[in-house]
Order: sequence, then C-alpha cells, then structure tokens
Amino acid sequence: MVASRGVGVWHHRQELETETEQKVLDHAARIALIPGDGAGPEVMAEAVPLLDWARARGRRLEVERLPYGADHYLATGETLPEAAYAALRDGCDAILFGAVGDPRVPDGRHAEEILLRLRQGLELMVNFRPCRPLPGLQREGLWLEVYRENTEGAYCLQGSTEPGRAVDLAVHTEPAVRRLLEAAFARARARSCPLTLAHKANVLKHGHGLWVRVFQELCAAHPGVTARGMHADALLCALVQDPSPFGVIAADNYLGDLISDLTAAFAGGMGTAPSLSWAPHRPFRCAVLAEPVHGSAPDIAGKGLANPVGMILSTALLFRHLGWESEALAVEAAVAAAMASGARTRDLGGSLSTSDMGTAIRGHLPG
Ligand code: GGG
Repeated sequence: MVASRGVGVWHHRQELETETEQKVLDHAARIALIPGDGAGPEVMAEAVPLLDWARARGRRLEVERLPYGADHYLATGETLPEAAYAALRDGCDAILFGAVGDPRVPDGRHAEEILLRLRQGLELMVNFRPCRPLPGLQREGLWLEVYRENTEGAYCLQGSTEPGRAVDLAVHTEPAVRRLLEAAFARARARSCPLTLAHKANVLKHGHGLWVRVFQELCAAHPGVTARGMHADALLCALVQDPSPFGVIAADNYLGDLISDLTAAFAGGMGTAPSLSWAPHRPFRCAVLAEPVHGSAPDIAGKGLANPVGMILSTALLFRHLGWESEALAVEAAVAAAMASGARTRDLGGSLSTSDMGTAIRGHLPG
C-alpha cells in the first residue's frame, strides 16, 4: 500500500516521495514521548489525544512515555541513559518531544545530553521549520520554510571557558552541509519556489565558505531552482521588511535557529511553530524527532498559558512522516478551523488555556 500524495500545508517530504519510501509501515508505529520540562508536559498533554484519535481511526501505533528531563535528572542523576538512547535509535520510528530547559539546571547539562544527543546521535541534520500563518493572523498566505542544519555548526558543544576568554567552536562538515542543502534544493524544486542560503561567509570564511561552495555546486546541478546566497544580516533585514518573496531558506544551525524564530513570529509567535528533524541519508523509517520550536518557557509553565499549536502541528508532521497523510491533513485543518472560529490562547490575544485550546482544536477533527 502506498500513501497518497498529500497537499498538506506543512508538507515536507515531496523530495522523498518514491513508492519505496512512502510505503506504510509494516508494523505498528513505535512512538516515544518525551514531554521534558516546563511547558513541555502541558503541550504534550494536548498531543497525546491525537495519537489516540489516530489509533481509533485504525492506525497502528505503540506509544511509550519516557521520563527524561530536569525532574528525572535532579532525582536520579540520569540525563538520557545509554540503554534508552540505544532503544530510541534502534527500536523507535518517531520521537514526539516537548521541550527541555530548567532554571534548576543552570548549565543545561540535561538538555544537552537529551535533546542535542538525540539530534546529533541520530544524525538528524535536516530540521524542517515551516511557517504558514494560521487563519485570522496577520500575513495569512505567507509560506516560508526554514531548513536548518541541526547537528553541528556552533552547536557542536566544543569549546572552553578560561579566565578572561571563552571559546565556542563551530564545526561544519561537508556531508552534513550537503545533505541539508540537497534537501532544501529538492524542497524548493517541489514547491517551485525560491531558495535562499543564509550565510556570513564574508566573516566566517572557513565554515560559511564551505556552505557557499557546496551551495554553488548544487546551484549548477539544479538550474531549475531559483537560488541565491545572501548575507544573513541583509536577509534578516529583507525578511522583516517583506517576507513574501522568500520560499525556502537554508542555513547552518545557529543562523537557522534564529531565522526560524523570526519566521515563527510571522505566524503568530513561537507557540505556533512546529518542526520535524530527520536524517536524509538513513533509511526512511529511522527515528525522526517532532518537536515544537519553542522551549520550556519556565516563566509560564504550569499556568495553562502555553500555546499547544506548535506541538499539535508537530504531531501532524509526525503523522505525515509515518505516511498517515489523511490524519496529518485533518489535524492541520482542525487547527486552521479552530483559529478561524476565533479560538486563541493568550499569546495570540485570546483567553483560552492550553487545554481549552487543545479541546477546541480536537472539536474540529473528523470522527
Ligand atoms: N522544543 C525545543 C526545545 O526544547 N529546545 C530547547 C531549548 O531551547 N531550551 C531552552 C529553553 O527551554 O529555554
């Protein structure tokens, strides 16, 4: 059985749509839940009913909830135990992740050893961050997608702090750069939209020089794609002035993180932004990571103030990755319908709590 080709607004996998790759799983999908810290568990609570809903519609899935996060670390000293990491790497189809980060762990050690370990260890170098403003928000009709390299650059965790001197290394390798850019080119071709590489090769001559060189090679290999490199500062200025000419934006880990936070603002803010990370060079069904762009937001955690839309749209991306296109589309449509009917959390000027927003969205799902 081959999954139907979707037209989902957050569709991300056209570049990989071959019959082989789109085959529906021959086993129940093994989905690990890591709610994490702060607002993570609250928004995850609004995603879990979607898994139950998919199961009720006949999708086969097994769900395992994992405790890793600050509470678990502070209670046990464990961040992500090796056995758990190996099980996620070898025995899991998808990870649905909330957020990590907790002021009780000021050095962020657990966050590094859980989230960055998963991104880097599973080689999830393509981090897809779509921006499509929801009904009733400003800039409706905009369609931006950031392809952020997710495993290296300035986030490679190599550096040192010495008296009066601090070093953070940024390491860029050609395989990761090439895989990220190939995915971005494929996506721009599939959407027939422009592709922009954000870089600072005028200053970061080595690392971003590599990005520009590989980008130029791929430009030559993809003459049908309208592609150009831009200094990131000029790109940011142009985006703020008018984002509409942009389609796909590719960037390294650090720039991609920041640019996708800006594009999230075009779609209502960090609370609405979904993401999916995958390893394009590994078999289609290796574990992927679906997580909202936002962090743990400790200042609002536990108060029902977090917006669950980013988490819910990340769940739709996960469904799409599993080949469950009709469920992905239905979840995206339910979010759009809830927004169109005026449902809003406080970050969007409404008064709904996290759980009320989740309930409003689920109210628009088909049975
Ligand atoms: N879902 C993305 C995530 O958890 N990112 C980690 C992060 O940004 N943590 C910092 C924070 O939560 O303040």
